[in-house]
Amino acid sequence: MTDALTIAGLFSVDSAPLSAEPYGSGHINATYLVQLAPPADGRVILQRINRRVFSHIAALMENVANVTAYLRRMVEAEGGDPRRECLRLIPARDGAPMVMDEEGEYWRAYVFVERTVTLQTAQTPEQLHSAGLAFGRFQRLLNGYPAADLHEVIPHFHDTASRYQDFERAVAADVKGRAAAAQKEIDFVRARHKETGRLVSLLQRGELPLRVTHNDTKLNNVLLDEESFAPVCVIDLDTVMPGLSLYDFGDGIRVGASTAAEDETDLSRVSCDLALFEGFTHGFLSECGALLTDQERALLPFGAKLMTYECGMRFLADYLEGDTYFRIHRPGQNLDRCRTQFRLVADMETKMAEMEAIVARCL
Ligand code: ADP
Ligand code: GN1
Ligand code: MG
Repeated sequence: MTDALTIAGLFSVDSAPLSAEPYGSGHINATYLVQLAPPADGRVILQRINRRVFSHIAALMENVANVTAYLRRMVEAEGGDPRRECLRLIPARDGAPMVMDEEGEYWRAYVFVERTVTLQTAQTPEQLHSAGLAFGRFQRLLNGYPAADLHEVIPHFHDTASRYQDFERAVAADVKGRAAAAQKEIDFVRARHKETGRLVSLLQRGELPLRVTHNDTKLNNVLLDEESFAPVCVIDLDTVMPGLSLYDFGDGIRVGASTAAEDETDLSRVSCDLALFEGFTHGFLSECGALLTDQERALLPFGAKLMTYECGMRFLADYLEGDTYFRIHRPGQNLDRCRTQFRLVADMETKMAEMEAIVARCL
């Protein structure tokens, strides 16, 4: 495989790349941090895009280029700093938005936003408040973007009913003979089958508005200021597509309000922390609450539960299919990930009334 350092040299960077090291903890793409030689001394994020997951990479890159350009104009109009508050693609030396290597893999590069951190789990409600602000602002800034102009890079991405069909197919095929070991988790999914169509049918009936959404609002997809933890920049724009505000809110809570890592094996450490929930909700709604309809507002806690359920179901289906989608670092990791999600779902089910009260308070 062509090495990352060689690829980095094909982008229009200010000086020679000195090193390229694996970076971050995403499950899909391969990310590298590239150090440039003096005098530029800058750093660059280089990514090999997963072409199994993204079959139309040119369309994906068109979305990213258009959305980042639009965000840049919006940030400027609000008096923000466009060099830090939105992602900036670095074109290839030939002017193309990406580079294809000899194996047919696609690579792209972004300006590295300095003096920021990403968190895998939140330590304080203030940190989650920042994440909520960032994703709420993202929603607000893109409110005027024509959703129909975006490519649907992964059709039915958050269509939970369609994800349920995929899951049942994985159980029926049981290609790795793992279903017996996951019977409890399979039963957990099936017991909630009736809820899978709730949001999609409201959307189909026109009772929920289609918006431009991020669709992968996990905590490590927002850069926070390394000292103050103030929100700086929303990243990982591969799944920006038309969607529901409830997807972005829900996925933000799924990771952000959890007291443990996504693959924690000690389930007694996993719960949905209501102070963290309130932090995110307050931040998110203070940025985009005024845009939301009454129906969207009322469904926020359900959105959190549904996105957590859906993600757990996807981890479980991938475990049954032999871990072909989400990258794993140890055997059984996708089963562990699914178990934390279901523990969170069960916990959220006992806390729905409290979550609704928090949403009402934040509005
Ligand atoms: P993945 O698809 O693998 O999740 P991301 O785009 O989220 O890839 O990037 C992985 C990690 O790299 C992020 O969690 C963040 O820590 C870091 N990162 C990505 N883009 C930038 C950037 N422009 N500036 C600084 N750090 C970044
Ligand atoms: C994947 O790429 P990453 O790690 O940010 C996945 C999300 C899941 C998430 C679970 C394109 O996100 O949908 O919610 O893992 N991205 C894609 O951690 O499927
Ligand atoms: Mg990411």
